[in-house]
Amino acid sequence: MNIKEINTKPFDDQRPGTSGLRKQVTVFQQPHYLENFVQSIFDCLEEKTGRTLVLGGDGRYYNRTAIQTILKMAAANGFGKVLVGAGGLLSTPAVSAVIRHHEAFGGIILSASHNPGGPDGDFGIKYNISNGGPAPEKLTEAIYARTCELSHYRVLQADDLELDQLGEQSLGNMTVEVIDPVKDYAELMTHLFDFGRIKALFDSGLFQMVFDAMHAITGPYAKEILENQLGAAAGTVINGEPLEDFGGGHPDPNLAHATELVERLNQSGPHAPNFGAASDGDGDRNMVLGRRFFVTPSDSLAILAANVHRLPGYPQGLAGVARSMPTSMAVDRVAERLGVDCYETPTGWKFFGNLLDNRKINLCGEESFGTGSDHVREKDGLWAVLFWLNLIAMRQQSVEDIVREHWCLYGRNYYTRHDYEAVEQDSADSLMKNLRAKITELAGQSFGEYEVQLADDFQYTDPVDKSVSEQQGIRILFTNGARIVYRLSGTGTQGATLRVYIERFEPEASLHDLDTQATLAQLIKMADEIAGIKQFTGRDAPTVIT
Ligand code: G16
Repeated sequence: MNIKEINTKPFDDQRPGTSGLRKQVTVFQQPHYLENFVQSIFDCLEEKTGRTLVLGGDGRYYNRTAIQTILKMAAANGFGKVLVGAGGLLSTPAVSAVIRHHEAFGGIILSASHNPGGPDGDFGIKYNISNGGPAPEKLTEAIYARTCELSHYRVLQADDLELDQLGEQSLGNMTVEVIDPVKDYAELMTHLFDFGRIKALFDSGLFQMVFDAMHAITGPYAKEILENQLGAAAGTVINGEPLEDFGGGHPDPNLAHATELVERLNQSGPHAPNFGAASDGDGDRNMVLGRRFFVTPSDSLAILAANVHRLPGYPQGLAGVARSMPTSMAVDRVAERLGVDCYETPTGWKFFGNLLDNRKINLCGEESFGTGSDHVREKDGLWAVLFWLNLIAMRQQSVEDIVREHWCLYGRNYYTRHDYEAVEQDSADSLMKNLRAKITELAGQSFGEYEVQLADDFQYTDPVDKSVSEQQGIRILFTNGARIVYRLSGTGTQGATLRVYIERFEPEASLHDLDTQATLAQLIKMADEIAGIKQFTGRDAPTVIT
């Protein structure tokens, strides 16, 4: 084997964020940049010799180049085998499923999730551990520490491999097996949902769906499962071919970016679709729409929790549930009624891993369009869509009716998120510092009808390994159940993004049809005044409202 040790110098910007290392493609294209981070991952993994790694990405620009480099580095670092998705493709939930199914040592996922792609877009890399989930903070911090001292990396001198044909080939002493990216994942779905019932729904001819894959990774998965296996009409999946630049779009499944889908669901007439869904760059996020009806991710989580016992894959029902702190408290009400625990974790899927592994929960979700269960250790976009399909097939109700019935029973949590993107980092840091200094004096203060019950900087102690995560966002809770939460995003690549999350609870069914921004207007104004958003950021309005 011709292994070369290449001398390098540390980069000072390789600390993983909420979900791995995300940077502009041009940053990753600097000589040694990708290699330094990959070597740092490998250096932090004990007992990797001879073990199996899973590798794949969302197909964005630079995916193929990075895959070839990582394969040669894996061979030089002693791995026994790499399972790589054909064409270098694997969705994030599929990587998790493949790691678990093959009992692999871990996996590397190449994606910048919902961020735009292409030569001027973003790229990213993250490591998942043997449970199939994102590396915990302890490991990501160790990887970061290693990037700060790295002096060389190891790479096998070899030709690039052919990655479009299924089958095994050798790379030095390592085996590379090119696998079908869809097969293991699709098989897993058949055990969780009632495919017969969903098929009958499509066969009835009375139900039409549109799935917008946004030219990202989920296209092949959605076509196989929805159209080939479940009998949805050809053309149900739109923008189904993964493209390196996502067709110039922004693969973020929300009302602002999934515009083609939203237009289709806003149609009227007998042929208008009944159900719409979209997923993001790497397939872990989802958005669910009924006819002219948007389901917030927080409501979606609450509704899935209230109905999970109806599905074949979850005969035990809801064992416990978790949501990230900024996610609305709608699911808490479901857990309370069912008498199960509801955990509040920091933002980031990695915080659900221990809870899932130790069976404290079997369902979890986040406001950032992510829901998932114990079937894998990542959030899973297509899984959530199949869940909704199964629910519609069983209850024979529209999406809107299911949501409204839920609100009637549990009340409605009006919820919005205001993002201020690409704010100067120093200004964003000053805003948060100023807020932190203020929080102790906020408790007991009143703002009109809102009295502050609790104000703190969220801190989480993992109930399993007792690790403590501090400074996870400032939350202000009011005595009437309303909340304002502030935090800085950990996934952006330009400046800082301030996220402000606002919610209020409305028990009265006759008041469940209000305009969200209007009914939250007073809280939105208070959020600005308390934090001095205009003053610190110089912005009059958020960049994105979801
Ligand atoms: C990632 C994480 C999620 C998190 C989201 C938003 O999602 O996996 O857990 O909620 O980022 O994080 P932030 O608010 O820090 O930007 P994805 O889909 O981008 O991998």
